[in-house]
Amino acid sequence: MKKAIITGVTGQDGTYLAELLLEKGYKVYGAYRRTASVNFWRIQEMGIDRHPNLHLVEYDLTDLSSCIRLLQTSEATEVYNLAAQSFVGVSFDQPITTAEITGLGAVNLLEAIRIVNPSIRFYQASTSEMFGKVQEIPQTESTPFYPRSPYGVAKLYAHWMTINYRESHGIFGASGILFNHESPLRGQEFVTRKITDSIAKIKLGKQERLELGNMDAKRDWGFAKDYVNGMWRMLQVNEPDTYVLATNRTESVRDFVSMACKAAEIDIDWRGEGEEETGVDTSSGKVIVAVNPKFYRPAEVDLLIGDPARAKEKLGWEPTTTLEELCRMMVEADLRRNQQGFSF
Ligand code: NDP
Ligand code: GDR
Repeated sequence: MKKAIITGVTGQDGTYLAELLLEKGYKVYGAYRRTASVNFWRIQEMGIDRHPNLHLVEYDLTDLSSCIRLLQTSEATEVYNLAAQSFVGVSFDQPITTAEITGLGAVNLLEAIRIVNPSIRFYQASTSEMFGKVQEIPQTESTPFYPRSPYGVAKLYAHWMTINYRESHGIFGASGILFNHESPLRGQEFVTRKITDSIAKIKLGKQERLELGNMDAKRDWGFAKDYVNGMWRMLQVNEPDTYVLATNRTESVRDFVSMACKAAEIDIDWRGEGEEETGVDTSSGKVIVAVNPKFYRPAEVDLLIGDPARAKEKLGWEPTTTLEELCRMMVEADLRRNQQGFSF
């Protein structure tokens, strides 16, 4: 039986990847950090929390000894490093924590692999945020990097360390440069889920308005379940490499709001920045979408669109879900959850 470790198993991708590996017959060691209250809602919602082959193990990515013990006790042959401080906005206020978890955390695992078993295959969750300021359209594995946030810089360090361990120590280190991928399991602080959850609440009369930052930002959004399949494929080939996973389509945040409102069958009342609220008729049944500068970032990534040609050619990977299908899936999940009275 194959054994794999997933760091960040409590997150969006960790949950979908655990589900995939369990379906493939793996024994999965789902690694999570200790918190005052456990955060298992995603693995519970997916119904895998009691799976006999899922072992939830406590550790911390910032602690090398904890990473070494994780590898020793599990005897895993594949490690998927998905744990990170993954929110770009927060990274501007917590650059050091972000560097420690998102950057150095990956090196703790690479060192643990070098010490415990150098034949372990390692997947690093790299990101399109490393491209940052537009240098080339579409972005590929050879596009120059120009990260625009402490998160992007930390991820770039981890990406290059993965390549360095590949070249210096012969570690099978694969790096997936994944463009934004979303799902009903997305955290509520990320813009797509913030939009679908807010629209569900507004539709049900539980919230009055949706406030966003830069609605002109454009992203290449795919479905998370497709992307974890690509991660797995990267560790099944003969040689470790770097791959872009993307849909090759880009849309603005504003477009996503329109799409979500269409899925929820509700009209939009757009407001500009600082527009007066007095006298506004909130009984119109429309979603009020307003700009709040507190959601602007000190430096923005304006446009991302990836070309996944290498992944298609070498891994046989392709996205299967359109943005409209993804958006509808998220809206429906949030309507259902809010009707049932809970939404994480
Ligand atoms: P999430 O934010 O949903 O999950 C992040 C996970 O990391 C959570 O399980 C979190 O645990 C865990 N974590 C954070 N800090 C630590 C720590 N110190 N020790 C151990 N675990 C920790 O992210 P996603 O699932 O969306 O993304 C997975 C990975 O892929 C991340 O590395 C992200 O940066 C990267 N990525 C994501 C993309 C996307 O669009 N989703 C695109 C490209 C890359 P807890 O639940 O306790 O907070
Ligand atoms: P991103 O995702 O920064 O691309 O990182 P996020 O959804 O946070 O932002 C996308 C774009 O939307 C704009 N935006 C807002 N964002 C948030 N969160 N909240 C708002 O109110 C809002 N209004 C406008 C942002 O400015 C941005 O341009 C995600 C994370 O999953 C990373 O971990 C991952 O590496 C990248 O995707 C690829």
